[in-house]
Amino acid sequence: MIIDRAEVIVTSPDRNFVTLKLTTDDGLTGLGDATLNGRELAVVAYLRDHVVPLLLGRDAGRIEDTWQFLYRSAYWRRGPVTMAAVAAVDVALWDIKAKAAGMPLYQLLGGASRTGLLAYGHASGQDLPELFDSVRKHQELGYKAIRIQTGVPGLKSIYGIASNATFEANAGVRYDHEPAQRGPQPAEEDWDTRSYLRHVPTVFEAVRNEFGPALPLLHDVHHRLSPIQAARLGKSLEPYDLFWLEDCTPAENQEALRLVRQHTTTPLAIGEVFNTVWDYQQIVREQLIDYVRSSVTHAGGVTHLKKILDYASQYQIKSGIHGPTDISPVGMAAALHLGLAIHNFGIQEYMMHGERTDQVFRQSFTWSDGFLHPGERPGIGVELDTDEAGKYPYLQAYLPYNRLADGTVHDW
Ligand code: EZ4
Ligand code: CO
Repeated sequence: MIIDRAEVIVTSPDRNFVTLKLTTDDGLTGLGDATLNGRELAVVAYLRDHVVPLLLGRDAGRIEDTWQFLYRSAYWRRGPVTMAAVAAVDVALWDIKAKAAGMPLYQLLGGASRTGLLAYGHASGQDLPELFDSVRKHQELGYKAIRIQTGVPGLKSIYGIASNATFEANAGVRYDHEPAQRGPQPAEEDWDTRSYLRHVPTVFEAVRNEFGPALPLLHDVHHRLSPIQAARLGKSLEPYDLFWLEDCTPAENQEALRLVRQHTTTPLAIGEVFNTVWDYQQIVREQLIDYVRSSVTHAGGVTHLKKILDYASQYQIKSGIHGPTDISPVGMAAALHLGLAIHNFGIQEYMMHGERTDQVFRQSFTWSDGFLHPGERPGIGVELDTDEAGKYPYLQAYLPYNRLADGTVHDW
């Protein structure tokens, strides 16, 4: 099992995806997701120019060794570009190893610890009627847990609100809240913390009144609050029993969560922008969070995310693996195998990809009554249709950014 070919494939069916495809001398192929939303081509260059030449001729079976070699030999460690590239190699090698074994990947990770993975979807609306409608649509799709994001009075456009156009384009069945917009400049959104802090508890009160106490509800703050503001929000949401409050403070400062934790029993999730176990060292050890949000794609692959989650498991911290549409079906499939196998699975974020994406990436994972399962196909269970992929060339896209009323750039 020698790595014979390594191709970096960029395709943009509903949005940009970067995929690494490895082929061994005995004809096995493996796929890895290397999509870094809005900075895709940096990972393409990292892989093509610096990693692919190192892979050719290596033993495809040596996954841990290859991981350590790529991580340590670069000298410049960590960071989203490096770790997405390492992740793509890692997942492609796991895919190959599991295919060689004739087993779905979760079997190599210890076998199933559960029958399916509870998933949550993204309900959103500018106002309450739109939001309620979206929650109902998600329930019709089978979702048993739902993230709630709404507009804030006085703000034009903020993170997390799906446009009606995308709903209609997807006939209300598939939805695709895709914040990265194609164009030469990022879109500008606005932000006002005081309005937001006043508004959010009223939204959750209304949702609880409408949908009852049992439905697990989540909310994403997207790094926009200071520690004391986050503490206040967590406290004010306690009556509505959130499953989690996500990314309440900017992710760089692990210590910020100490203050939040001292003031609220609302469970905390963080880490979609983290990329190594070092980003979790303090918050796990001090038990400042309840869920780990890193994805397989951005945190060094199955090998490294499993290490993060094993570390977290010692502190009763569970997985909440990032699963927006900018994680490709390859990254999603890898997450499902890992989630099925580990003991400390919490919940899986699941935004359904568009139909064109599903044509490019042929998947074996299943969605049934609110639960995901990676399927039984050997490997990770995803194959890339290169003809389909070739129909959709890369298109430049940027995530939006925020400005306050006085023009100051704020966390988005
Ligand atoms: O904004 O993946 O919890 N999910 C999220 C996502 C992120 C996007 C950024 O590329 O916060 O929607
Ligand atoms: Co998030």
